[in-house]
Amino acid sequence: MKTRITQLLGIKAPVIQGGMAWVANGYLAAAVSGGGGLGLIGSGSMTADHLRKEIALVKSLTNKPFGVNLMMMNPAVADLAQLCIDEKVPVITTGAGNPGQYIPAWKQAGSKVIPVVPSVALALRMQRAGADALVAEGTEAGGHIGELTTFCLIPQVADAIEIPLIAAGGIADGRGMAAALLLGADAVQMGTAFICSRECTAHENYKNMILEAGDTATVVTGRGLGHPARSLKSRFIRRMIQMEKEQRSAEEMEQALLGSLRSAVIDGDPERGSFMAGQIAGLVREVLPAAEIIENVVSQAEALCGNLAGQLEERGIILG
Ligand code: TUI
Repeated sequence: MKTRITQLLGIKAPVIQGGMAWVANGYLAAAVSGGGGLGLIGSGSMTADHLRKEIALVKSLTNKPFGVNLMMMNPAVADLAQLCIDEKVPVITTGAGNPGQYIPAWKQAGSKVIPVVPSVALALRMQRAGADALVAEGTEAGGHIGELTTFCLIPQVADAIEIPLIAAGGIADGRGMAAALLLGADAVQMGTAFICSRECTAHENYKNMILEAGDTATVVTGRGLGHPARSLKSRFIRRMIQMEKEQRSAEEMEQALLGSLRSAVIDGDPERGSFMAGQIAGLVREVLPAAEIIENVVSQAEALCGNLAGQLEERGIILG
C-alpha cells in the first residue's frame, strides 16, 4: 500500500507505532520499523541520557527510518528536543502539548515533524507552524486523550488541512484501518495492538490484561486534574476513581499517580499500576510479532478496500 505517508517517511506500510511512555523502547521501535512500519521511541519518561541510549539501540538494530515521540509535559523536553537534532532523528512526533516553538529547528535539522492533535484548531495551528503531517488522535486511544472520537475527528481534520493525516485511537485491525482511510486518513497509528507484540518488553501481566479485556475494560481518570487519561480498570485505577468520587485533593491524586506507569509496564503490578490502553483492547486477542501485526492489518485493509462493493454485498448491502 502506498500513501502520502509511506512516501513522506520512506516506509513500506502506512502503519505508525504509538510513542507510549515506558512501553515504546528502542527494541520495540526497531521491530516495528524492521517490519515495514514506523517505530517510535516513547521518550515521555526519559532523560536525555536515556533517550540517547535508546536511539543508539534502534540504530544498531535497523537501518530503516524510525522516530522519537516527545511528551511535551516531560520536564526534560527541551533537552530531548535538542538531542533529536544532534542525533538527526528522521521523524519527531509530539503529544500532550504544543511543540510550535521547536518546529523550525527540527525542520532545519532535516527531521520530519508530526504533532499529535486532538482537534481541528490545533491541527490548523500545527500546519501553519510547518508540520509535515499530523496524527489526529480520538478519545478511544489509551493514555492522555482529547474529547472527540476518531470517527468525528478524522474527517473534520482531513477537510481542514492539506498535509498528510494519520488516524489514531481505536484502530487495531484492517477494518479500523480501512475505515480510517475512507474517513480521510493516509495512515494509521496503533498503540494498544503493539503492546501485545512479541518484541514489546512490557510486563507479561500488562499483555495478559489487554488479551483478557472486553469492550468496557477501560476508563478515563484525571479529568479533574486537567489531564484525562484512559487505562484498564486495574485495582489501582478503581482506587483513583474512588478518590475522585471523594473529591480528594489534586496533590493527593498526583502523588498516587507518580510512578504508576512504571509500576504497570515494568512491575506488572495491578495494585499500583496504571495500565494505559485504548478502547480497542477488546479486539486484541493474541501476541504476534510486530511485523505480523503490520502485515495482518494492511492485508485486511487492502482486501476490504480493494473490493468494497463486494465486501458490502456479502453482508447484504447492495449499492444502487
Ligand atoms: O500524548 C498522548 N498520550 C499520552 S502522553 C502520556 S504520559 C502522561 N501520563 C499521565 C498524564 C499525562 C500524560 C500518556 N499518554 N497522546 C497524544 C495526545 N496529545 N493526545 C492529546 C494530545 C494533546 C492535547 C493538548 C495535544 C496537544 C494539546 O495541546 C494543548 C495546547 O497546549 O494547546
